[in-house]
Amino acid sequence: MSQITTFDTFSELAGKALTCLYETGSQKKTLFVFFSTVLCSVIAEAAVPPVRITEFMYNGSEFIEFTNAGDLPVDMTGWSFDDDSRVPGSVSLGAFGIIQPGESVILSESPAEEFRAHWNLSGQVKIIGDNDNNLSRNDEINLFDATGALVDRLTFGDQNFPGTPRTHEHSAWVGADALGENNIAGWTLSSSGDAEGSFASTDGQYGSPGKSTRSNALPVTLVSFTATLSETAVDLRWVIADYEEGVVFDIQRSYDGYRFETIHQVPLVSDRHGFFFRDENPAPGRQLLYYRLGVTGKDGKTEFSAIRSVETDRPGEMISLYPNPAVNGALTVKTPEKAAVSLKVYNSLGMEQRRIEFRENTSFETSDWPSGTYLLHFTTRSGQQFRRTLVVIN
Ligand SMILES: [Ca+2]
Ligand SMILES: [Ca+2]
Ligand SMILES: [Ca+2]
Repeated sequence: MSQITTFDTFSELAGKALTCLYETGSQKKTLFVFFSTVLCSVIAEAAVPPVRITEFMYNGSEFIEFTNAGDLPVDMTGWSFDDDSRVPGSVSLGAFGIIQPGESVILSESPAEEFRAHWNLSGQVKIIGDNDNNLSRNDEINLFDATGALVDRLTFGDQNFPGTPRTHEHSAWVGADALGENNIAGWTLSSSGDAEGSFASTDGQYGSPGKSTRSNALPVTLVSFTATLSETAVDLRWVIADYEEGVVFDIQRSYDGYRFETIHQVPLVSDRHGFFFRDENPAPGRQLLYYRLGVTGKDGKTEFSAIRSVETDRPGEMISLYPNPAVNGALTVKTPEKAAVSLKVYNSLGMEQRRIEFRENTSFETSDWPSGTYLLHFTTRSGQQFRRTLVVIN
């Protein structure tokens, strides 16, 4: 039988879920299916960092470009590349270190500094050189994470897939629909001034190593973004460095870290680098709030910042039970508001035992319940949810 863990408060549960956002362990996912499918879907989405193969050239200035197409930094320690032999660990990519959202990095056949000079790349672009696991005309690119799990794959070859790019002295780049899809038909041969901004190397080869339009890059450089609780309000502060004119910030709030709504818009002001917004009334009774910035550039495209969470501390507004453990008698429930409350009671196996509807404070008998641990799941009329563990001894 699988073991079911219970939590004393919903905030404890939510706190653990947040921690879990950055973990890939499957054990916890199973646990959260029981409590919250919404949180679980967030966890599942965040489990595999979306580092993607975004460009390659098999012959000439041979290289592979990987881009962090997600919203969170990715630590490449333990990651690796292999060609069509598909063996994790063949070529270490750990030297890339942490790849920021939107950053593109290069694995090249030539020594790193030779490649950098050849393409006139700045010192900012991370390059791992001397790759001797080389690509042939019909070959495969496999990207593995630190656990050896396949993160992205591209099988290519103009002979095996007629009509697709042959990347001889011109690289190919991935279109939006083919990103992470292993579909070479969705790739385009680089040419001067194409939609990818491809350019010529010092000896007239074409590509765009070190940058990708598949990145989720914000149209500003977000230096910092914080959300802090200030009594009942939440203060959001962000600092930008480089930016383009015409940028608009959407301040977005969520109660589950998944579905966001825009609560305010702030236009960029030229020469200003620090911004502030106070969310005066974030949501009475909510224990956990999430914020992010939507940043819309002049091309109308919106990209999102990393998510910040704020835990509110309002014990007076939470549901309390007493006595707990409930021994041979009545249980009293104190509720935060005069609102209809529906209560579902689950036993320690997660099976629903009973439903109780009530308004504001109430008490009910537990003397006829089998002794054991129960999970009480309250939902108020306004949609707030609270979970409590109750021990009954009869
Ligand atoms: Ca080659
Ligand atoms: Ca090969
Ligand atoms: Ca590129």
